[in-house]
Amino acid sequence: MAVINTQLKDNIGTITFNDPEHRNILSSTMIDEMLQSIGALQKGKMRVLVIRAPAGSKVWSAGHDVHELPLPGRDPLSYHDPLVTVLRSIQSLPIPVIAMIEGSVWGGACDLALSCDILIGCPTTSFCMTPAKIGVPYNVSGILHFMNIMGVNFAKEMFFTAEPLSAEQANRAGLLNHIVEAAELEAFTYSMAQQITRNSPLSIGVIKEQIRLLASAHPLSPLTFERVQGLRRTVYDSKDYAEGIKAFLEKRAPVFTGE
Ligand code: YZS
Repeated sequence: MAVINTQLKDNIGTITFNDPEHRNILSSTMIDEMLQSIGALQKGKMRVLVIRAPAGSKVWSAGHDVHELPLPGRDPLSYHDPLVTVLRSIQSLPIPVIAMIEGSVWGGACDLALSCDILIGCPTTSFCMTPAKIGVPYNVSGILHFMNIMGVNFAKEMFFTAEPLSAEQANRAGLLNHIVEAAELEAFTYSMAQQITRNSPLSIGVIKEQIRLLASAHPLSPLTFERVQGLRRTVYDSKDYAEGIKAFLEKRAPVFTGE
């Protein structure tokens, strides 16, 4: 059964998560379907893409499928990881992508939401960044993404505490563009999407790419990059990383020893 639904109407594409049983986890199946849908919608000349969960969802997406995290010794968020691939695809899509968010957003799903260009939430929207809860060394482009959007201090608090950020806090931190009542969320989102479809797609596409290139223009010397990758390896090679995954799958609290 498909884990997403896809729709194209009036040049507005919509991808709706459809795996409520697993809280819309970003499994490789979900991501494959998203990438195929994005390709098909682009052929259909969409000018805006809305990514959403069904109305009334308590969980927008529970993030990376923990069952698919590699065991120690392999980078859990490498360049070709399906989640990292779909984030790049959304960030480089030459059209605006709106995350319409009802419910809680976890881990890699926060990065997915932040990869969108406009985030519209409601009072039940929350964001929880979980690498430290599982013992995952987040990747360089992901961390840079959070730093660019919410600033260093909010990003540190989110990563260090692994506690949910409420809609208000997310709005204050610059994650959410708007908070509207849940009953208004769909109308508000699609009204903005329709407004965007009336503007120049070429101008919008180039402005989006300019912002992406300028925001990611952080000179990183080869030595610094190698040092960062080496630091990350000490985490994904660690006993704590294995314990974090094991604890999650055994539905218990992890016991981290710092080894
Ligand atoms: O036990 P069954 O088979 O019924 O499945 C359960 C959960 O195991 C499953 N599930 C997941 N499976 C794999 N990966 C996940 N991330 C995941 N989340 C949930 O879905 C079924 C229903 O889950 P319940 O816990 O029973 O549902 P509920 O009580 O409504 O709680 C919903 C939440 C979302 C609060 C709860 O499922 C939860 O806390 N899930 C984990 C959220 C999380 O920590 N995600 C981050 C995963 N890590 C990443 O994205 C990155 C690698 S990182 O960590 O670096 O950011």
